[in-house]
Amino acid sequence: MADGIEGWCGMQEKTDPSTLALLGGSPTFAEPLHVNKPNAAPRAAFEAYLDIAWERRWFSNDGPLLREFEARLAAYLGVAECVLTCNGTAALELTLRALNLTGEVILPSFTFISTANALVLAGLTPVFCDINAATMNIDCDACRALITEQTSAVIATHVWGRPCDTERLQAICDAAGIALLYDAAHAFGVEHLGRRIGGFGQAEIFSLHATKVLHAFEGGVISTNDASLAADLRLRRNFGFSAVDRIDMVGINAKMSEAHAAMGLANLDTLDTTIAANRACHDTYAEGLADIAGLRLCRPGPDEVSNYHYVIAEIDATEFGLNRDDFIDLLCAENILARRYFHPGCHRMTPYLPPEGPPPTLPVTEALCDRVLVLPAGAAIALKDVASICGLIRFASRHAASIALRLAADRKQAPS
Ligand code: T4K
Repeated sequence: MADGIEGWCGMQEKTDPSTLALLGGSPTFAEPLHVNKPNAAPRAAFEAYLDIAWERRWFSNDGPLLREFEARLAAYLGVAECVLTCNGTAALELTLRALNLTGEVILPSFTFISTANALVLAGLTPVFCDINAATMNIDCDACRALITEQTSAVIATHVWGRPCDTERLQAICDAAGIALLYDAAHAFGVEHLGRRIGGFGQAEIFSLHATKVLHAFEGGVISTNDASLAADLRLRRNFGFSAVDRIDMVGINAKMSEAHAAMGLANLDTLDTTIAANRACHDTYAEGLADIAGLRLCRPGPDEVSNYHYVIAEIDATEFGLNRDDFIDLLCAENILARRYFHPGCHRMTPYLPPEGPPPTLPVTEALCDRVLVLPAGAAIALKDVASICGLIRFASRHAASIALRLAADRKQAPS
């Protein structure tokens, strides 16, 4: 299998470690391959929706395309209401405010910084929780142990689109009488226990950023079965206006324009094709990276239907022979721009360090922050390029010991 992959994708030129770009050779790819180069519906499909807005001369403020997009999203997700906003971070903040939460909110530290930032922007105190090593999602027992009198909610992230343990989290939050929300930024199109992500907890918040499986250039969605929460959110995203000249609350401008809704609608029309392409990419990685010592590819669990949007690998430095950061440097030199998202964990990022003393210790989060990497993926990457990436990774794994020795020798020689 290993040699087959290398031969198939034309990797013969990497004959020994010195031909790696990091060690003086030429990069495998002339152009950079990004982790999430945006997918996009055919331009004509986007323009057809945009033309409608053009004809109407209605470009923002609760426009007809936005309403159509909200209705289509609610039908797709199987929920009563979807509220669109200008981005996912604003959607998170508005939801936290609309629920009148106070005090502390528990969240995983292994999430994008915006989950934590939204809490602080809404005047709440984030309490960082450790994760489960297998799913990389919030650990239910650790979460329960962090609940105090001050806790008003849990916000759990479906990291990489892998569903959280929704049943246990709901039971824990119900028992404590606190709210449960989900940051579902990665999870559009995912099914869990036979239901689409979007209907769990009091609300779920998606990002429609350009790098997401469904995108609107920029955007956010709050999906909920609570009609009064949705009504409140629609006021909050529009300065608090409930009618002309009537302000019922302090809101912000978090509206989505008709141009963004046009892109979202066009991409929703082609979502099945996008997810099928994501799956082909994932399967190609799974085949190409099978049985590499020290490299584990995250695959969907048995109870879920995945959107296959992120290709995540976990590196055991001892078994693989290279640590994660050296491995990323090696890939980047080949123009394979792998990333180490969430590193070093929100709880160790500057705004969240305690004023005195060390940050809390979250052993699983901290270990994964040193082991996880995100590989180039998505509908916009050619499968032959994925096969070449796999061939290169196999080559690196076979020569890991001598690469590590070369890197150590180079570092010794480098001026300090
Ligand atoms: N919660 C979670 C769990 C999230 O992951 C996010 C967002 C949010 C909440 C907040 O939702 P939003 O407020 O963003 O709607 C990106 C995105 O900016 C961010 O939306 C996303 N998560 C996060 C995980 O990733 P960066 O720092 O990776 O962006 P950047 O510019 O490095 O782009 C990522 C890759 O995509 C690069 O390799 C370049 C490539 N790229 C990017 C764009 C925008 C392109 O090829 N074309 C493009 O147009 O943050």
